[in-house]
Amino acid sequence: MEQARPNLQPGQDYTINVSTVVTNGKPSKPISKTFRVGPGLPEFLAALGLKDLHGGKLTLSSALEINSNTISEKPAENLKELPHNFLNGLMLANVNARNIRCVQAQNHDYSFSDDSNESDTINPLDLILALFHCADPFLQQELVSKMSMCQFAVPLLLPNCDTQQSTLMLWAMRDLVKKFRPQSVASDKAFVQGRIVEKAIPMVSFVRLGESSLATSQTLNKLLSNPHQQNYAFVHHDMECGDVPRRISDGLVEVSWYFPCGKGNTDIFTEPVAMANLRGDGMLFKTQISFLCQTSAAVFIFSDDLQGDLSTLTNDRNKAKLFLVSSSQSENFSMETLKETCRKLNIRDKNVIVKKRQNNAEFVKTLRSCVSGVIEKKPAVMKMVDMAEVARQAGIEVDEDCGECVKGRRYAEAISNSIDDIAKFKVQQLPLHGKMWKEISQAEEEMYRMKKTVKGQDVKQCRALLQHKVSDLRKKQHQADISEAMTNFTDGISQSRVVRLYFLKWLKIQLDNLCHQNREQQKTHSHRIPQAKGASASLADQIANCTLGLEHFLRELGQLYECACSLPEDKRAKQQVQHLPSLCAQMLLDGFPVELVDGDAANIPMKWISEVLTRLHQLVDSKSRILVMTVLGVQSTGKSTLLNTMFGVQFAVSSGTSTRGAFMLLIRVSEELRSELKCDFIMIINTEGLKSPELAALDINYEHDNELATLVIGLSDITIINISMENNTEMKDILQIVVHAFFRMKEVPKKPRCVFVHQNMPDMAAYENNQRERTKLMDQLDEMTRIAGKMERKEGNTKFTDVMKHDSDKDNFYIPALWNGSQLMAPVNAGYSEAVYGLKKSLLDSVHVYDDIEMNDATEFNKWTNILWNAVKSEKDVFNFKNSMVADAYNALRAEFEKWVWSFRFSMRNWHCEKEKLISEDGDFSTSKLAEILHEAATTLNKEVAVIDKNLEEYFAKNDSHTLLVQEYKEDFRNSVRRLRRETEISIENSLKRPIKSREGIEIMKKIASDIIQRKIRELQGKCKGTRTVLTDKDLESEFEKLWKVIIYNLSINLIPAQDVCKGVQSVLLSHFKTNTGHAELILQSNLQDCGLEKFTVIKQWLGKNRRNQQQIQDICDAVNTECESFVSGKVQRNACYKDADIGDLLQIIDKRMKDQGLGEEGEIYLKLHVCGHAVREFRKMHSHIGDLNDHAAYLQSLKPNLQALFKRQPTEEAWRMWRGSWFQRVGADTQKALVPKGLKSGAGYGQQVLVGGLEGPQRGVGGQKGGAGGFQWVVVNEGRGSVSMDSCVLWPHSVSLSGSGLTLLRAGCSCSNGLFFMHYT
Ligand SMILES: Nc1nc2c(ncn2[C@@H]2O[C@H](COP(=O)(O)OP(=O)(O)OP(=O)(O)O)[C@@H](O)[C@H]2O)c(=O)[nH]1
Ligand SMILES: [Mg+2]
Repeated sequence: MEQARPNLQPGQDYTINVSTVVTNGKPSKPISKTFRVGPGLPEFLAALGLKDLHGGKLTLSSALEINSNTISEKPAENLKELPHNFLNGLMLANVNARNIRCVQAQNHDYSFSDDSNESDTINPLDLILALFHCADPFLQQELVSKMSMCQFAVPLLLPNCDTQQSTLMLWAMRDLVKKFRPQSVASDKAFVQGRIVEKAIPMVSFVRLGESSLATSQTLNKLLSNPHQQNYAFVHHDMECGDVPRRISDGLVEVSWYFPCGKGNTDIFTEPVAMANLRGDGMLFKTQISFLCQTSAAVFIFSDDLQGDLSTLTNDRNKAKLFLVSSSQSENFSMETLKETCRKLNIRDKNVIVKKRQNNAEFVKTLRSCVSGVIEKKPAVMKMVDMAEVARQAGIEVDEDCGECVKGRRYAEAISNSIDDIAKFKVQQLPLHGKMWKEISQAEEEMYRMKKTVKGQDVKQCRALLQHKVSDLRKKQHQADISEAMTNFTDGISQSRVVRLYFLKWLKIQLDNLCHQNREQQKTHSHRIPQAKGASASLADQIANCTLGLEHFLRELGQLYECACSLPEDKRAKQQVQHLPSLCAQMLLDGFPVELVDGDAANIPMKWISEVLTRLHQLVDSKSRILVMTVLGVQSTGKSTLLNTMFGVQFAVSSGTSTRGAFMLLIRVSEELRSELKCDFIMIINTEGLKSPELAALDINYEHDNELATLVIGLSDITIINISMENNTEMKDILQIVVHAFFRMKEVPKKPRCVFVHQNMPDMAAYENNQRERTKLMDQLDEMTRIAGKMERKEGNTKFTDVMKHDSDKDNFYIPALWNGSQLMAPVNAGYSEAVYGLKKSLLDSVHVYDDIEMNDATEFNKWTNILWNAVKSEKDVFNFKNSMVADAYNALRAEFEKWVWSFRFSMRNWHCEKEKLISEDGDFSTSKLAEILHEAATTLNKEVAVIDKNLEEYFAKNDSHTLLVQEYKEDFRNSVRRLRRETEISIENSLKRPIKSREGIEIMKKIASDIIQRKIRELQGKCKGTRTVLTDKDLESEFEKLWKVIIYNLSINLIPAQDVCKGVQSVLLSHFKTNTGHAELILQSNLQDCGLEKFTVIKQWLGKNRRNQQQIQDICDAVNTECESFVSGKVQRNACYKDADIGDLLQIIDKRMKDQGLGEEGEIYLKLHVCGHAVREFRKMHSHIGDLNDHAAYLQSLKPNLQALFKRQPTEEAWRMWRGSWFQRVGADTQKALVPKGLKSGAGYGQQVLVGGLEGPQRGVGGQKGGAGGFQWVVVNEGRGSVSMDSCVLWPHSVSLSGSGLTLLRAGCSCSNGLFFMHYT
């Protein structure tokens, strides 16, 4: 009969006459039966409107496309609308998706008339099968995973009713990952997790042979149900449309799994088990029966009549234990036949289950105990992957055997097979994005924020150094050749679309498996070795090191591109990477998630992302308008699950690792909807969970979350804020910071719409309660907005909705828990799917409502990503706070603290000035006197520090709401005080020591000249003379370097760091602006020395709505400027050292005079920069008049090349004489340039006291000649400010005449030896 089938024509009527030869040899009266052959597969698909899609033409991306069906709630009116409805429902993991009945067919007809119109009904199984026949392999995988989430059985063997060819759906099930806790590991409390097809799970099959009055599918469902959890894995007769005759799905083998959760009292089976169910009469599907007998641990045969050919069941290759299940209540049942069959099939009595009169419950119990018996005996188990071979031999196709799948797998294996140790692989094969990219990111961040810049360091110089570091790292990056793994990866993604998709999926699967194994090993390892406290962070690091996914390959691709960008156009390495961005853009178009923010480096590879987006724009012929939707929420609150459910996408759900960074994914909008939705794509951005425990331990805790949130909200048209009952506060905090950050940014692209999704809502009915909560939430957000607005001087913003679009009534969604029950076997809660659908519909509908949602195309998105990320990176203050209230409280405390600090500085300055005066009047100031003063300094400092400490304690003792918020910063402020004390002490000490040190330093200079250099040269001379050897250049060079080291060492021990006025002023300004808002960047950018060179002009844009006009404000500013200038010149005239408190005075003058004058914040900053720029120049002048040892040291350093050149020649007597002349000239000219203070010319006549060292020694007649051509003397110049003290002297090697007027020759005692000159003082 089976063979006859192919010849029957679909839709044709056939009549069969059957008669038998009775005992008299005549045929009996024939029985005639006419039947109509059902439609074939093509006809069936045509009826469903799927004709053109047969053979895998329904792609995953077309199934996910947003079209008019996506948001239509219209029930299907005819068969053609059913597939879409079912698909939409299934993609939302709706357990009711299988309830398919067209509206016409829904008029339940319980009247006496005929049955309802059958042509509009269809068995759900047929619909599922039809879709599987049309779906491409990637959609098939998705269908299977959604069906499995709903706890539906999935196709194992997919039949084709026309060709009778079955296919093993191995690929379709490849991606199924499940977890369970078998009894064997229950005591561990650990779950076993794995890919189902690779797990050794015994399969138990259920088949019907001939007639059976027992409904197999329903029995199976009951078998898998317990009182807590009903199971509807298999479509059965009593379900909606389950009674409609099946047309194409006979011969289908479905499979469903049971997973225990390790609880003895509720688990139906103690170990996992797969349940296979053959649809239709097994007598007609021998191939399937044979396959099941070879692959299952047991086959339960449901049959009452047991007629026909049973040879398939006795095949030698069969492994399965056979069970016979009959119903004695059936009229076909015969005990004899049963016994006979058992004998033939060698089935023991205990494997025969005859349902007698007992009820179903008893019967199911018996069946269950039989299945348990099979599992507990630990039968030989065949993994699903191994079933492929059996299938091939049985003539069943295997979906993974298709050429493209095999090819994709090969490419993937070329990579995964080379991985032994993941951490090592990452270092060796993906070196660019790991440590190096992290270091680049850190350096880039530091360039923006300058957090590590120590007070007083030159910001510009630090930036240059960091820039240099980045270039070095980039150089290092492109020194590395493209690794083998990356070559294989680019090969893989360069294949045709289908091969590329297979390749990526295979690679993902293989990498997941490797990571899983690795994690398991680590778990065992960490179980064995007790972890030290605090080791969890390093464990987290280890886990990160051992995590490897596609995103790492894409990051590496990004880095390959980024580092090549800095190469010249014609470099091969640069040309090699030019095609990479379009490959990645293509992946985006295929619906593949691409990383926007690198989760590990917390940075965006901007050049790479820009290029990918540009190429994307080109690939879609500039039709790349995107609506950006983002989800944001605390870690593991189901964000990825929500997006996956809402859009049918496949973001990784945290069953092992969490989402890191932010991923973007594109969903196409169908042509018909493009003008309505005003976009061509919807971009979904999935983000890393906020408040992750790993980050909580680190300083950057708030910063990281706040940055990410600000970026993605700023980029989005719609942001879904995932709030669950437990973490409502955290989300509120983050939102405030985002609002706050927006206030501080110059440009924010759009006013994003914020939607709150309240997940895990236990009581959906408590509407009033929810409304109360909602109002409270909004009130709090409004309050925070007000605070932030005030802090940022944007008082016009008083409501959250001034910054973000939000309609409290329409933009709150309540979503119940995901799972219907708590067991592992729980299907998705229908309420969840429906609520998510409601959300999706509302979001898409809102695009019409919110007319002002601005759609951007990929290039605009790219531009804004750049701008926003730069703005985020430049913002360094607000992100450090938990929320705006804390930021506000912190600022208040800081402002107070600054006052205390200034009062401290002023007191210390007064003390310091007093001491300076004392020292300058003391002609005999000694080291012992200095020690006394320093001791007094320490006591004074302690006293002043105690005042700040006391203030701090009193502030915190108030214990009001403000101080409570900043308790965690108390220690920071304490440390600040200590730091301040230390810095002030050092600065005072240096300043007071300077005269003494300078004097000592000059002694050392003398020693260097008279002793060290002279000795060395004599020694060399002697050596040459005595031995008549000629030293080589190399010898001389090395001798010189040794000598130089000695010189520098001798000098350095006496150096006191020079006081850099500019840096000092800059750091005072930075700390001053910290208490104000945002614009510290202005200071970092402006070169203070260049500020205030021109007249200060008030600009209109600085002024708010003012009482005064521009000219009035200009006049006030001019007056302030004059006052400040005269303050500075007063200081300069007093000729003291620069002190930070001087700038404090200036700033105070400005603050006092400009208060409420309406200059505006930015204007005030520019005014302060102007005043301070002038001050810097003046204070510097003052300093340059006070030359010190550092100048001498610098001078000596400048002599190095000359000395070295000298050494390179053989220092013979004769040679010395010859070279000395030129050496004098050169050194003379250089040093003159280097040391003569501005305004002084060589020669004389400036009313200065000059100490001149005359020349003596073996070179008589050279140095000694007054004004001789090669003459050279050390001249000490004092600018005529009273008595000559050593610290106020400049050494002035002078090569010209000493006889100028006004120069006073005080003492001559210089000796000159071998061309080097030094000076003697007494
Ligand atoms: N009980 C319950 N579990 C849920 C719910 N939503 C998601 N889950 C589960 O919670 C786990 C985490 O879900 P994800 O969707 O990965 O959460 P996420 O917020 O994206 O996580 P991160 O990316 O790590 O921040 C998964 O195992 C989900 O199945 C829910 O409503 N109730
Ligand atoms: Mg996630």
